[in-house]
Amino acid sequence: MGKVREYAKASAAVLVGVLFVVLVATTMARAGTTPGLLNATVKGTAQTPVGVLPHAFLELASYPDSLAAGHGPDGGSHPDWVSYGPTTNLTVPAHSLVTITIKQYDGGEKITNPFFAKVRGTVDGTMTVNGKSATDANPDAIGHTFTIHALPTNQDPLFVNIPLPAVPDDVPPAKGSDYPPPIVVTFSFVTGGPGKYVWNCEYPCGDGTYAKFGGPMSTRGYMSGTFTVT
Ligand SMILES: [Cu+2]
Repeated sequence: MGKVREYAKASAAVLVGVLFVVLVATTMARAGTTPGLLNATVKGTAQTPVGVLPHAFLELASYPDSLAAGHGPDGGSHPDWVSYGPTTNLTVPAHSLVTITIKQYDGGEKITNPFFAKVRGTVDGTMTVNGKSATDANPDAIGHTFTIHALPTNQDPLFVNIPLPAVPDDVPPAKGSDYPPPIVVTFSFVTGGPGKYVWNCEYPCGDGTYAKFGGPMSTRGYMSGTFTVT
């Protein structure tokens, strides 16, 4: 009799342990994977409207799924979610010229708010798209946006908006790749003093909930992240 009770007790303990693991796993899945930090690389200096500053570089990509975006080889907990990569937590130096290159592999459609189809906050109000200068992207064919926002604090303001043109649907995958050749977007802006900012995509590319602002749009690590100026 005693043995049966011992066994029941042990089983209950195991069950509680299993439930705990399941609970933690699902909570973590909901919070999203938070991959590591990507630090900008400083290479020399550059002439800017506010004088000669250190020149820092960052490289990102936007993908139609999570397989190549730094969520693990199997794409992590949501392999089918659109995602930026290799991480969405970025660090750049203060009082510097920052040049970011984004390889855009995803399709897209009409953006809900055409305000975000215009380039904003870059050195001369432009970006380059496959090497050509542009001040906006076609609001009917936006893949994603890269939009840095300042939190309402007393740190230096920082607002940058880059509309990423959509890769047309009829472009076949590149040779040896699951993705079409990317649209390469480059832009530069000047940072002020140290501060903690956030960035996100303003093109509703998420799942059906919250007018397509659900799923990857509302989970940190896919279409949003931190932008730290140090
Ligand atoms: Cu997006």
